[in-house]
Amino acid sequence: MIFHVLTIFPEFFRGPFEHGVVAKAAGAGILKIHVHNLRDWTSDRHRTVDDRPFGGGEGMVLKPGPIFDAVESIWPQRTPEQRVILLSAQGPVFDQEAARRLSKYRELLLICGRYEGVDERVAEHLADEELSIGDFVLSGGELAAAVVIDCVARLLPGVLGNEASAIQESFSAPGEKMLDCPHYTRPANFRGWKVPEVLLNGNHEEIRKWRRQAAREKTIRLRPDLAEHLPPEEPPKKRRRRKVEPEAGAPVPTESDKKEVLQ
Ligand code: 9D3
Repeated sequence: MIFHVLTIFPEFFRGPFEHGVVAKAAGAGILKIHVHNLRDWTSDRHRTVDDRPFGGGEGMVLKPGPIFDAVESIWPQRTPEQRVILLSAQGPVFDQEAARRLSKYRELLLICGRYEGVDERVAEHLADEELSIGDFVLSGGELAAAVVIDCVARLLPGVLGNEASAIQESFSAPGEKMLDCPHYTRPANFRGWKVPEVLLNGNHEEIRKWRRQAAREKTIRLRPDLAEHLPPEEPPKKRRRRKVEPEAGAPVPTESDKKEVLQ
């Protein structure tokens, strides 16, 4: 896949893509990243990319001219396999599902907004879609573009050494949003905090069940907003019916008794 980034801060992108998964994938020829300086499509002495907002108000707005010229010179003949994305605080929020969808294109061109905003004709008549990375205010689209590229790049075939890990983790199953289960490594006892016994006993069926349940509980505790999208709980193992009913007055296990076993 080819990523194009259009920005007034091309130097910003030297750092993020020189490390980790994206750098490896670029080295392996799985992806290419071209960073374009928006000022290359200006023709005045000051290389002006912005202007004052019509109607008045604070701040400056990115002019449409250089942005249209840049996109039309990078892709003189756009095809349906090429997607222009405007990164702006106004777009729908980028998520793992959007990343999976974008990973199917041959080329993406990410336009980074700055200042108070981008002339609306870019969103209306040039970009195929507008995306935000969350409900918080950034000073520009550059960090957002880096986030989108990192997220899409690691979904490309051949990028991860272990393809299974991309399928397993949080947010990966379509429509099934559950956090990852807790992970532990040595030592088994760190400052008195012990690793759950079930992970040490080598019973892989028990471990699988524990992880699924622990992931469910962690999701409900830390991300209650995702709780309604959880996959169905594993049915508990069928127990043989007891011959003798418990004595009257015997304690009934509470929710926290059940939890204790899992911690
Ligand atoms: C001060 C102006 N803002 C009103 C609250 C509007 C505004 C304009 C430009 C807010 C942010 C920006 C710059 N941000 C982006 O270009 C941006 C962004 C973001 O701010 N949050 C989340 N995702 C993104 S993607 C691009």
